[in-house]
Amino acid sequence: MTVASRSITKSVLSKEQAEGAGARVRRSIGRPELRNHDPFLMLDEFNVDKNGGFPDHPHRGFETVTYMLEGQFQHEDFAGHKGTIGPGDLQWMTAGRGIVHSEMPVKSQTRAHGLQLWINLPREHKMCEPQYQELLDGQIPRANPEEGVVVKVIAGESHGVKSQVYTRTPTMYLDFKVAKNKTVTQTIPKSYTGFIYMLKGTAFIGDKEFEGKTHHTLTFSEDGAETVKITTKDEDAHFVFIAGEPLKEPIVQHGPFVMNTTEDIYKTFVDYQYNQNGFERAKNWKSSIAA
Ligand code: FJE
Ligand code: FE
Repeated sequence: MTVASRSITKSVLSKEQAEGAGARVRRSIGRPELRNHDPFLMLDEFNVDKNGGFPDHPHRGFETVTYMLEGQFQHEDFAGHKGTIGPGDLQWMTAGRGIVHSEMPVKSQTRAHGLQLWINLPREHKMCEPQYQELLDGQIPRANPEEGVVVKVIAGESHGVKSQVYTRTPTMYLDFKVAKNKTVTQTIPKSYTGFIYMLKGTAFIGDKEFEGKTHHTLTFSEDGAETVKITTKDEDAHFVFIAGEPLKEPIVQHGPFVMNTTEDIYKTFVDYQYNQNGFERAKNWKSSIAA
């Protein structure tokens, strides 16, 4: 018996664009062709040199998930939470009712390269207390379904290996390294939407072997199939596999604030301006890491 795989509905190349303060990003989800990928709001592959970064800025109503690929990145927030993440490390930040922070490369580094995913929060969690889940590369479990296939399980489950990350919005986030000439299948819940973002090499996805190349996003069909078949040919491939349960709630986004109604966005502007309802510590705060 053959099990049908999800197929690919879109393939979109992410070109570099300017973002933040002198940073460069390849925007995947969130670019005009890839809006409305509920529950995901944005995926950026960022490249920052020592002069760039994302100085002091707020968030409310969603989560930011930063996964480093190369170099070192520092962060500091208005509650004094501070740290550095390096290659393979993860910061899963639930902004909830409010975070103000700065995200900057370590100055001695030539380049910091990674991914930042924005996951929307369901109505009942938008105003939750902020939370960090931080994992070093070595603390992230790996599945090794066969020789030449390594799956880092950042969130969710792959081949019997489960992540301990708590997801308020049910999410799977997997980092696949697949050697050439392999076929691997990944199970995915029926109701999830999802996509692959290619970091390196070429992979062929679905029964029809739709070709995925570097810096392309491939979105999955929403047909309830519970597997995704991935094949490599004459090249190794590195990609992330991201999927989640759509929230099916109204989205009103204003930059770094994502709520359900315009009224709640208006309240957010007031809260941020008057340092209240989660933004108390923003009063007179300045990070020490943003030059
Ligand atoms: C933001 C502009 C921004 N992509 N990738 C407007 F640049 C940002 C922002 C980021 C960001 C941060 C990192 Cl570390 C990586 C990113 C955009 O901080 F939040 C708004 N509103
Ligand atoms: Fe941020």
